[in-house]
Amino acid sequence: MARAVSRRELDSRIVIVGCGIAGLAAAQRLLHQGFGSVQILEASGRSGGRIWSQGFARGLVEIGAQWIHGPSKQNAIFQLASQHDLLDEEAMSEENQALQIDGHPPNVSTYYSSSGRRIEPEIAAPVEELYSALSLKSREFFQSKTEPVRSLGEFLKLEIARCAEEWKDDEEMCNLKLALLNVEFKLECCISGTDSLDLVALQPFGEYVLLPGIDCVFPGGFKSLIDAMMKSLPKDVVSYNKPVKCIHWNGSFKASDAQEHSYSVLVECEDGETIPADHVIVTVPLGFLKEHYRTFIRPPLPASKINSIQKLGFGTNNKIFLEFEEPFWDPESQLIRLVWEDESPLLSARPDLQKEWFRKIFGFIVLQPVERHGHVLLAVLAGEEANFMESLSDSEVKNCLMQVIRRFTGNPAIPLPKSIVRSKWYSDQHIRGSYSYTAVGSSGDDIDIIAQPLPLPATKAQPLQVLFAGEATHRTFYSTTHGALESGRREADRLNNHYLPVTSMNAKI
Ligand code: 6YU
Repeated sequence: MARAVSRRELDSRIVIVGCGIAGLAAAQRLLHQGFGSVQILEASGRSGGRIWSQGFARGLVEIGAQWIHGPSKQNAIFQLASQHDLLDEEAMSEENQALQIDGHPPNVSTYYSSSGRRIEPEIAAPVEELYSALSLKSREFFQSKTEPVRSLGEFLKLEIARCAEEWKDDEEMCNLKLALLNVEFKLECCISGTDSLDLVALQPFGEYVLLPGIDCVFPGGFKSLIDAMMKSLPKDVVSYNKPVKCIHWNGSFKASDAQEHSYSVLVECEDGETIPADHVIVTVPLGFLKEHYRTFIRPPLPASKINSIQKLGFGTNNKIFLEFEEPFWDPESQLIRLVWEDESPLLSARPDLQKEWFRKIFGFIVLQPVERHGHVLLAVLAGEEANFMESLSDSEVKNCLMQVIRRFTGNPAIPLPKSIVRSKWYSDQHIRGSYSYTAVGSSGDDIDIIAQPLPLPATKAQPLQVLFAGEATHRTFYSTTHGALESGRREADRLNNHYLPVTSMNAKI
């Protein structure tokens, strides 16, 4: 179909800030639509952003995004990965795509407790089921438009206290059940990328859409998708190690080659270079925006956008990979959960960060299959403890985790791991955390406000200048790679539609 956008408009100069999956998706879509001048500026030395597969042990590990959450037809990452034939047979099966798992994949879990004993599945499984039921219940407030309390944490604690009153067990068993529930809280903190569930707003929690399909991974690493996307783009489209300092908009800037045309936006890089542009698509993480919104965009962002940037949550979820010579765990175990017997979600005391940061680790994920990875365990932890962990050395982290493993398994002879690698997302000055969540006081409206382009309000008469994409701009898939991918395409389409004459837009409808 012949497109109705004129040659002049297709020559518009478009700069994309950030080469994560949102930036790549925007570039791919714009070039496909016929826009000829697209440049991506990336602060780091690689593409992918929070998608980062690294060589470790026998294979690759994911420092950032790991799973396709809900791999099914509605998932844009799944679609793209399928087109490039990057997934294995199991992930592609219709059966896998149809299963609704409500965000908590079924794993074969082994439970170890802080007194060095195993907890029987007969005790642990009903507690897991209770938590899943409460978690689903907490999503219902989005539909009802009323909320009994403000945070997810408060709601879950009230429900747990109510259930606990009806337990007929002795005190020791009740405490064990509460300790098991506390593991679920820590896991939920990792899923939401938050320090505490008390920070997560209850009402919007259910607006995040859970897609069907059992979460799957990329056999060749998540980077295989980034590589495939990069191959589809012109070779020199990305400028690496090119951090942007400030985006000046609402101006009238001339290019240094003294062209007739004047540009409304000027991108100022940290190295002093200035790049005039007709449009800029900003895909930097919310963590970066929170820290730099005052100086990153001039004239300053409208108050509504600043308010939403401040209110929306952005926390840390960090990973620690340990490679062992031999496994000490059961071969069939997919998840080893660590149960601190003195903990309960109903107790508010926080452990001393320096002495007990490792208590925030909910357990270890066993990387499978062993032929692809070797004997590798992945510990995950969120929040302040995850930030603190970044300040420690590799050997401090390794030693702490070994003390925990030896104590919980009751086996002081387990040898130290051969190697360690871990993420430090909070220290990355261009990321500053892991992903967004709707914090208490915020809602999906804040996500939409952050996504609004400048100038506000956008009209056909006023050309779009600065557009916003990235995971934190997707109202129902925030915090995910599929949300980020869709947001990049959305902003490319916004630009394209902006240029379409009204008559051809009507024809499209
Ligand atoms: C997913 C998963 N996953 C684990 C961990 C992390 C994340 N996610 P990018 O940051 O990629 O790109 C921006 C670029 O901009 C970047 O390269 C910067 O360097 C650059 N930049 C910044 N400033 C700049 C400047 N000034 N100038 C130039 N460049 C600049 N997602 O689908 N599956 O398993 C996980 C996980 C540890 C850190 C994840 C996962 C999140 C994704 O990684 C992330 O959303 C996208 O990659 C972001 O892409 P982007 O392009 O927007 O930004 C009910 C309910 C609750 C809701 N939550 C549900 C949970 C779902 C999340 N689960 C996550 C779990 C894991 C393990």
